[in-house]
Amino acid sequence: INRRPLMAGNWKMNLNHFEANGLVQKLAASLTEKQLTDVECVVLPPFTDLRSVQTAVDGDKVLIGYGGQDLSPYQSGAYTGDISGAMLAKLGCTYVVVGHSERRQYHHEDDALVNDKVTAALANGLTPILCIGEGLEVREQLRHVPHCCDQLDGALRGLTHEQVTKVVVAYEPVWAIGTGKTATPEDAQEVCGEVRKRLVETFDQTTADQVRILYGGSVKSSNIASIMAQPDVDGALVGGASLDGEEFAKICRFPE
Ligand code: G2H
Repeated sequence: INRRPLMAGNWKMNLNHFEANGLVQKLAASLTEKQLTDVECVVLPPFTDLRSVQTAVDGDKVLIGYGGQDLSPYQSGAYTGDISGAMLAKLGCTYVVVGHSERRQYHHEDDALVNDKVTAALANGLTPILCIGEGLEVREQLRHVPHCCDQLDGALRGLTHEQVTKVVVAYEPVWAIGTGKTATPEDAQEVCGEVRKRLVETFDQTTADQVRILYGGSVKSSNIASIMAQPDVDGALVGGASLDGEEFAKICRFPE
């Protein structure tokens, strides 16, 4: 099974459009065409930086992908403050994050809304990076696998096999974000492996084999190799470490 590794840099609410341009230029300069072919490198800036990233990437070899951190479940209309999948696609985005734990926590996004957003992303030709993950309480009760599988089921409801192959799943244990507790590569593999099993059960083996599953939560250049050595981990969703061009480039060069 040949799944191309994906490194996606989630900038969260950081960097203005000047800084965004600088970071993309730096990334492009630090990675060769071969490295960018072997490993897919994607940046996920705030909406206000997307046009600037598009321009920076266009001037380059167009090998760095980009996308939004969220999208509206609606196509257009009276939804003040929202951004549609069509708007992202028009700006050249190919990816969009859906259901990040920070959206679930601060914006009360539930599985039904996440499902609508995944559907909207696919309808606009965007690859959704669907985030799932458990909090500390669930982990301590050892309910993390069913919890993540429930989130997965909810988010993929109503999708065809063909649509599911286009989804990227990102497992991010919420307890490993900003708590000082770190997930081990084995913790990452446990859930990523169970997610793939669930995809086999709900869809089929061929479908499950095509889905890329990422790990997210304090990924750095110093721990990426051990995470990528896990059989069901196909890449990483990187937050803090993606704000430094050289560090993120190092993560993308992990096979070396
Ligand atoms: C988890 C992750 C990326 P960080 O939210 O989405 O962030 O790498 O900073 O833990």
